[in-house]
Amino acid sequence: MNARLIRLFEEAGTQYVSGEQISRELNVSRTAVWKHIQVLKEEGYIFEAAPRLGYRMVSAPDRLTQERIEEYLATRLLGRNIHIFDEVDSTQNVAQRLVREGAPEGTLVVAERQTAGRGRLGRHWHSPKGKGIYMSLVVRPDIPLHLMPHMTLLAAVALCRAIRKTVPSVSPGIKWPNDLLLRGRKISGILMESSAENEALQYIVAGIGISCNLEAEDYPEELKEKATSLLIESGAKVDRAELIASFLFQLEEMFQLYREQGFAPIRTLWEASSATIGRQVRMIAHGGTYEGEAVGLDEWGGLIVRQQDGTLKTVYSADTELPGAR
Ligand code: BT5
Repeated sequence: MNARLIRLFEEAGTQYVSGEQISRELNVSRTAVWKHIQVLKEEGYIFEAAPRLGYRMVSAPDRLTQERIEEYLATRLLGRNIHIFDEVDSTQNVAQRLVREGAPEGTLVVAERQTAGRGRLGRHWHSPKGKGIYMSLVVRPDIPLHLMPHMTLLAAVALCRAIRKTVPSVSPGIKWPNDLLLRGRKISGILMESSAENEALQYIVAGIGISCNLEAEDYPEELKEKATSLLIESGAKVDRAELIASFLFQLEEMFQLYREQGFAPIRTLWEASSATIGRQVRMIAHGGTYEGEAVGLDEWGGLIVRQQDGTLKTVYSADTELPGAR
């Protein structure tokens, strides 16, 4: 019913639609029309009412739909099977369930809101309704498990390129291994979860969170200094459907490059988009903390750090701090 009502208003454009016309076309009472309009208002639709003329729709909420994403989608495989939800605990959980039920490669799960969005090591991903992109993508690259780190780096490059294309006024930098920063603050994070049998990778669920249209007051206290959004940095609202499609396109291109030429070109692209190489870093790893200058990536995707005493240390799993950044 609501979808039909919305379509009616969309078709009318800037024209008013009378209550009588709506009740006739949708075959419901005038009271029911009024009630449905109230429901749409609560969902964020804005209407203008004029005596005798009826209603017209002034604006619709920024809603992600399959149609809107597909309008921009230029991929062969990625995102060709889309599942969109209003609210989920975590898109990762939904995608994992779909994989177990046989979802094909390229399946994309998107939610307007997550109640238990997660980062690495059980950390929380703040996912307020309609403001960000919260998505999980099923991929099955033909690589052994130990090359998984390449996938995080490859996805970060694709994400950087997609953001630059969609929001040309910003240029994010990658903080090793999985964060995208603007002015030293985080706008996006990547979470790779995989399933493998021995060394054979079965699938990856790639989770991407992008803070698109959050305003300063949308962040909890503990994130206010650490995080930012594309809206805050560029001053303009981002079309989330366009950015999702652009990311999927870039990711497909990066996968193809990786298949054809291996990690070397990805490494070059990553280093060029890095907010880490050439900087002083503090790496907080399981085995200890290492400080020095980040000098590059090794062939497995580890970060090479030149320590104060001149020795090189390669880190494969750690949190990176950039002391003095910003
Ligand atoms: C990440 O973890 O950066 C990976 C985040 C992946 C989130 C996506 S959303 C769709 C999919 N479904 C999920 O459930 N997850 C994935 P990590 O490197 O551990 O960073 C987590 C840290 O980022 C938090 O501890 C905060 O400091 C910060 N953070 C949380 N929410 C943020 C936000 N909305 N914007 C910027 N920073 C945020």
